[in-house]
Amino acid sequence: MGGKEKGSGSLRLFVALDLPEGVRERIAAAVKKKAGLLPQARWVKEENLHLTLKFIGEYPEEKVERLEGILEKKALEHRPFTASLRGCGGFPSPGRARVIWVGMGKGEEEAASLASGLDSGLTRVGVKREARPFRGHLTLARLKNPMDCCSWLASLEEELSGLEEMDFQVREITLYRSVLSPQGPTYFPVRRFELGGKKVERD
Ligand code: 2AM
Repeated sequence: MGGKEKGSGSLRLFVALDLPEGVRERIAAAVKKKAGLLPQARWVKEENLHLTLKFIGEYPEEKVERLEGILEKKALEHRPFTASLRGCGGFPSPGRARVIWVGMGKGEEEAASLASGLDSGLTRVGVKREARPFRGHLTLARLKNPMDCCSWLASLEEELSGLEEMDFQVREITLYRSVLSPQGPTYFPVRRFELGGKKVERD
């Protein structure tokens, strides 16, 4: 897996759920039809669409192996599960949106439990605990200035009808490295961790 040259000191990392290509394509096709009506937005590239479970941020490269150990253990504590995506919205609110997102249908509870396990486990390797409660979402776009996106979101929601029926199995989580550039971020998978379903003893 790429993007991990030696000696860079620190890496910008996050943990995510990947989506099947069909789901990404379905969302990208809906967005393509509507994006022209929201020219202020910076859209996430189709290949970058993912569901963040835990943002780690800049992390010392020499400690990544220990961090991977925690991810491996935490992933094994969770059973694979069925998920789907549904609807859309805006953070902090649709009327003053800075982030436009697609929500989760099935599997949100499981994703939240996975995220919370990662959040507490990673404190042991120096990662800051998440201050906000987990909200399973897939970021579609970011807006520099908050905007009233209510009617735009309503029309995207129509375009996304049927998405909820596209169930998929979550069998693994991925540690990503994010490399920022003026052209936008590139995400490199560092390592994937299979979900296990075995109850692992806690220490
Ligand atoms: P989000 O888009 O799902 O909200 C990779 O940068 C991912 O990490 C992004 O998709 C973003 O999640 C999340 N992220 C980026 N910066 C963050 C920050 N400062 N705090 C929390 N999450 C962040």
